[in-house]
Amino acid sequence: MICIRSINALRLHIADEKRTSNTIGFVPTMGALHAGHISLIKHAKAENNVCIASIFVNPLQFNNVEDFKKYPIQQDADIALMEAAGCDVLFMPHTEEFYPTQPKISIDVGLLDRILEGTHRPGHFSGVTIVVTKLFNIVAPDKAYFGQKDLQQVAVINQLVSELNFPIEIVACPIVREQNGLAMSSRNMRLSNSGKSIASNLFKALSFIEAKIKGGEKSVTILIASGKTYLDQFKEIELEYLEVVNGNSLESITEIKEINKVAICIAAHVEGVRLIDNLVIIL
Ligand code: PAJ
Repeated sequence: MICIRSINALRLHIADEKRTSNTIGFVPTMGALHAGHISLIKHAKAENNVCIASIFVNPLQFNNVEDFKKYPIQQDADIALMEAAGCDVLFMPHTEEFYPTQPKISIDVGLLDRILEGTHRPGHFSGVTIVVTKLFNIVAPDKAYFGQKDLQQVAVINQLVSELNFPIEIVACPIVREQNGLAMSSRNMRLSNSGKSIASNLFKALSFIEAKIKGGEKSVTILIASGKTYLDQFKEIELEYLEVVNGNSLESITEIKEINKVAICIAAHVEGVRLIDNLVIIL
């Protein structure tokens, strides 16, 4: 695996790969890698000649300065994990080169900015679309891999690629979970063992609602109320939102009817750590 920090050096390397008609699969990350990230590398590796990954903790997408400061950094371990997963090129840009000045351009993703994560993390998706646009322009991959753990991020990136005509295929990969159901996340490193165990109830609440939907419950109000009652048992869980939405558009719904895909989305704090999870159900 080659580690590259400069944008120009990466561009020269990619030009060489393209000269030999190699296809490029790209996995953007913010590091503090876990099995969820590694699954994306494996998908990219299996479907392309070359797998390029990036590690860059993008300051623009943190709406909370404390969250940015506390974001786990483990560069040496990450390099070893990337190499072991079969990544060919690891791009780790320096912030000063990547953002020589604060970008003046901002991207408004429309409705997706005003629902779920958009409402709760103002400016987050604008920061994500800027960094991903820059990375796509630098790497120019054939395919780029994102996790469904960040369901709304996948929707935002699909909209970005479609509306701005990036010639890149977006591949959404399934959520990788701990044995107890907790969705893997770099932020889990900040949880104690008991915090991790408590946090697994987020997925249990989603599964509880899923069972009710499959059992025929149609009212979203009743579904949400039952999920909240389940979570109320755990005083350590501070719920931010729990919503049942249209699985295609992520727009809110009042009843489960005449749609083929439903998404149950949750955000909550455990031990001061913000966690998100979701479950998509095909009806
Ligand atoms: P990060 O949180 O590091 O995640 C990088 C990629 O890994 C994202 O596509 C995310 O959805 C995926 N991922 C995280 N946890 C996962 C899990 N448990 N199972 C499957 N995939 C998982 O998402 C970002 O970084 C940033 O917003 C980024 C796209 C890199 C832009 O800065």
